[in-house]
Amino acid sequence: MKTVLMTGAGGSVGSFLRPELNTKYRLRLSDLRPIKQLAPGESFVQGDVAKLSDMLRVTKGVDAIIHLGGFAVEGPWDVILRANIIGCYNLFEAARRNGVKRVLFATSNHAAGFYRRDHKIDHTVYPKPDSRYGVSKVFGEQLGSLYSDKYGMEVFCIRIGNAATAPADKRRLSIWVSPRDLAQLMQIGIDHPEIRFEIVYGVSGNKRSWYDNANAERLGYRPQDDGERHATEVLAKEKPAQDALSEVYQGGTFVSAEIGGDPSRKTPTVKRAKAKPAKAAKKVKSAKATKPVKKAKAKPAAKKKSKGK
Ligand code: 15L
Repeated sequence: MKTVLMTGAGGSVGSFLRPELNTKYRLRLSDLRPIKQLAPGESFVQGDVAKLSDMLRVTKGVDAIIHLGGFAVEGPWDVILRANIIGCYNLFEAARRNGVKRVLFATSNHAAGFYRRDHKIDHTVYPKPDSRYGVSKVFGEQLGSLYSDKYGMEVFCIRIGNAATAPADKRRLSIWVSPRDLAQLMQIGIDHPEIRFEIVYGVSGNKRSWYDNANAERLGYRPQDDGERHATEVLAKEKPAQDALSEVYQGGTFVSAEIGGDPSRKTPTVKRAKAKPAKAAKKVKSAKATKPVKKAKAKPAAKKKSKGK
């Protein structure tokens, strides 16, 4: 049985995943604060992702890592820097030094939250983060890419939509992932024999999905759930949107928070300068016209006064 480390195991995603995975793997749970109630097959090791020494200790001897640790929403820069940037680096670096072959990185829909809702995106789109949090997730994905190419690590990035027992609102009808579907993706990430570097979307088979999750399906993902089952109930409870922008973009209120520009403005088109026809005759003329530069005569070096003994 494989031993799998789960960082940030005390959070909500960890709590959903544990019962789905603890019969299939030996789970080593890690978090800042102790997790008191452990199921059979689970153990706990305390660790702070921002401390490399802690990560070196907790990653020792595991077959794979599910990295959920870090700050899970938008936050001040110093918090994001410590938990998500430094924390993520420490995790990958500790895994490399301890020879852990496979890392599953819990990235987020907010790595690409600035795509519009009427634009279906797949795993190949360039990132468009909607927050400092989203930027930290792009950082983690790119770090995974580096460790995969440079050190041969097998890295599986899951851009999680919203993991919950049911979708909470209209936006989540498009990005919801049920615990069992997310667990299925995690199992693919742990056990699929041919992972080098992959990005997939952590979403159920939602009718209203904004994602083309073909890459996950290629690797065998067959979601069991669809948020649409909850649609009538969810839409009946839906409150009017706080602002227009959060309705247009996939990231919702992560997009509109702190907004100071107009994301819908046109990208300026740069006109290509016309290539000038070659003017051979002029070239000769200008060559003639160019006066040769006279070399300045080198001045004889002034004799140094010797500071004799
Ligand atoms: C996330 O990435 C967060 O971790 C989660 O708390 C939700 O805010 C989710 O995105 C979402 O977009 O609903």
